[in-house]
Amino acid sequence: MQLIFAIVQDKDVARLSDRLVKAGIRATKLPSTGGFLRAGNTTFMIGLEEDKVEEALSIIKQSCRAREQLVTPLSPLGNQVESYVSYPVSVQVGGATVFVVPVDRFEQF
Ligand code: 2BA
Repeated sequence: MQLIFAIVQDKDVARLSDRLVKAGIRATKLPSTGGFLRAGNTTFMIGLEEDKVEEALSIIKQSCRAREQLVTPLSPLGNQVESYVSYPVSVQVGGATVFVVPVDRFEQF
């Protein structure tokens, strides 16, 4: 068994959930927060057999889009330095950040 962790943007969650359900792939959604943008995103935990992994990855790939997001970098000295003006910069977020890890043991009681 394998476990997929997929971090996706909130805008892609409904589409991805629907497609996973249609494919008979079970998932758990966890609210999460990106360390860089400090904005909300969603982490899917998907436990599945080895032969379903590629199908799940393909669904994730088709369901999640890359988007530009504006972020204002923080001054290293905080907001007390008035002579330091920071401008928003654009970063590309997503489609999805995915980790696939082996599961040593799976039980349901
Ligand atoms: P965030 O950490 O909020 O990052 C959002 C986007 O900001 C990233 O998009 C990337 O384009 C940019 N970014 C992140 N760290 C950066 C840095 N140190 N310098 C410049 N730009 C930076 P994605 O790469 O698509 O990542 C989307 C979200 O996936 C991340 O949100 C984070 O929640 C998660 N993630 C990405 N890589 C990860 C990793 N290696 N481990 C755990 N979570 C990860």
